Amino acid sequence: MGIHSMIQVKSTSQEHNAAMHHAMIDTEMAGFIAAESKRQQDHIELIASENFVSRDILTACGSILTNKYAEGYPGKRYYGGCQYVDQIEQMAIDRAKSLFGCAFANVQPHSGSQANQAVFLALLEPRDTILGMSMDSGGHLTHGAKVSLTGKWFNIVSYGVNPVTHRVDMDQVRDLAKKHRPKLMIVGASSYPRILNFKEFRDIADEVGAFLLADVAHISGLIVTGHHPHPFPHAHVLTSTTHKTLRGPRGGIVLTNEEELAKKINGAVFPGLQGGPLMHVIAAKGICFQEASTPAFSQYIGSVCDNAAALAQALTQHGYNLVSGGTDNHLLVMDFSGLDLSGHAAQHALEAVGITTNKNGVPNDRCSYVQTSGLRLGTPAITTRGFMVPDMAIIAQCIHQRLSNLDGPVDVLVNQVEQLCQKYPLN
Ligand code: DSN
Repeated sequence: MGIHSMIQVKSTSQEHNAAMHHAMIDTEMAGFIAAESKRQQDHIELIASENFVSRDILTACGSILTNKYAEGYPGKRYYGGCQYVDQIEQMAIDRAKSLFGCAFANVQPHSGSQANQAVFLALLEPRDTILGMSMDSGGHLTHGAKVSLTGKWFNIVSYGVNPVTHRVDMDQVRDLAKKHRPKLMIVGASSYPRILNFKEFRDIADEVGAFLLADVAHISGLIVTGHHPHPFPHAHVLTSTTHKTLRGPRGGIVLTNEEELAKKINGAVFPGLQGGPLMHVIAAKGICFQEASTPAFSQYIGSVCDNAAALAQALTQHGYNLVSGGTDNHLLVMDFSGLDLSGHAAQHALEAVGITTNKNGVPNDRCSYVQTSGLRLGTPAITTRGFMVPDMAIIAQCIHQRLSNLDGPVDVLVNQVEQLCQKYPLN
């Protein structure tokens, strides 16, 4: 059986498992889903925020729960027929509290952005001051980017990283906090490869009377398995997505230990920002929290970090600069500053050989957000497939071959990437 026919068989089986329990009548849409399924099977997925969910989670996401409206909270709904979804949501809440070791969980936010917006609505008034990390240092859109609601409706002050070490500049954070007296400080990032010091942030927040929000969307899987320090008891509020290192369905959560804040957060999520919660996704979140509490998951996150460290080391050996010189977590950012290469060009060149990444700003980036001088890589998805440390040298070699010859032929590399993927089929 040749390479292509083998891939065909595996893709067909994945399509069946993932989406084709029922042969779809809408064959046009089914065709797109099948094509995406094959892309996921045949490509090396290095987008740091993506992952592959379990079949239980996929089943819950595609279940009849999508039919049910349940505005409100367990036991206090605005619709009838909620006896089963009440139990589902309560179980998801209880599992989230147990996993993160906290007193309160809201599992309804549709995304990480909406989880953050709920915190803003609960704790702030329009034009209040937020101190968050700038995007080129690794912060998220919702931490104050001008184009986001946060940037438009609040007074934003941004901190960055030390220009040499690329670590959060805590002196700058303290100086800015004292000068601007924010009502809310945000610690958390989308492309920061190092450990965050929640206690130091809380000390500064206490000095200026600010709330501290830990947005741990990227590192929540590391936190619940002890591979990164825990935001509690330092953060007043924690937000996260459930689909990155936590390996659940797409969605958000808000957690706290403070009763007064809990009430405000519940009111902010519903009816403040959202109507009907997505009960199929909430069931899948509950499954995710259970899976993430197992020893197997802890071992998986250990391998995610080992793979990231190995990939960072291999790329460094090929001569590439990395933001902060390496990684302590699941992601790394290649820094092309000073080279005749943009993140945009690198992303597209790698995509042509089946390696999926995303362009990313680097600290004090001179390029626009469209071009960027960096490329973010992460290992959560490939580790779920089973990729191991020795494979990281092969991936780094493929990346180097492609980036050092952008106009070169792609066939040999495409073949190599496909063969590597076949070694670790998605199921
Ligand atoms: N889009 C997410 C990421 O890729 O990190 C952040 O929202």
